[in-house]
Amino acid sequence: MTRATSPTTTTPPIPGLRLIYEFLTPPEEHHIQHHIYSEPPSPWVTLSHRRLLWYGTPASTDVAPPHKYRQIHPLPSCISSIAQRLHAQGHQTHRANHVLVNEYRPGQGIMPHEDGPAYEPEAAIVSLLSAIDLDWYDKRIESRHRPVYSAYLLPRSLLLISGAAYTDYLHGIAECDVNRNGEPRQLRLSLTLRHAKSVQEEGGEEAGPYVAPDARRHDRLAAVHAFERITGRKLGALR
Ligand SMILES: O=C(O)CCC(=O)C(=O)O
Repeated sequence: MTRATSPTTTTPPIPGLRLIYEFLTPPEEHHIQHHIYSEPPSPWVTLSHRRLLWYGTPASTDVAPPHKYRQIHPLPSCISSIAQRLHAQGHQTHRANHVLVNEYRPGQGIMPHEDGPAYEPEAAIVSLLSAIDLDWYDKRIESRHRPVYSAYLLPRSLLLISGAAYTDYLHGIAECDVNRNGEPRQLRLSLTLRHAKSVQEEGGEEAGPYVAPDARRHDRLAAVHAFERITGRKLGALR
């Protein structure tokens, strides 16, 4: 496995992956963090291995409500300005309309997954507060359970995912207390900015809650509860 070790490494060996350091300024990082932690507890969804919060247009596969409840939680200005900048600077073809905030405490992570067809095939991950290793797995090879690359995401960095990185690889964060360089993990926030396709574009019907591929039973129930609370719909059959 190869690994980015120095802050000057910006071209990971996976087509469609680009890493840009110091994309956010420290005041921007502080402002976004402050906004996120000023949110009331209700929009947060607590999973057993991380917490998440979403803004913007729900994707059809989301824990967020279906299309008739769109924009219940609009992007705050400190985050929509990031979406605007990514688009204006040519980093994203489609201006992000969907932003997922993930919060990780030491020992927490996210199972290897792909972002899938509910979004335009490009994603941007902005890291805040502390560094973490984001592991990449090649879906096309037999040893697909072993990472082929690990991107060391420093706070304020931007990771851009498109092309083969979006379609042919999974990405995930190991649940451990230390990064590969031996530094202890600390509280981390990330913003994942994507453009959710409309339900019509996808050709789908109204969808239920997003149940992430890595979700454990406990998490599936949390997703169902959040969906029911927001939409007022009962999803007994999914329990
Ligand atoms: O927190 C991260 O860096 C990864 C987030 C992620 O993979 C996702 O939101 O799909």
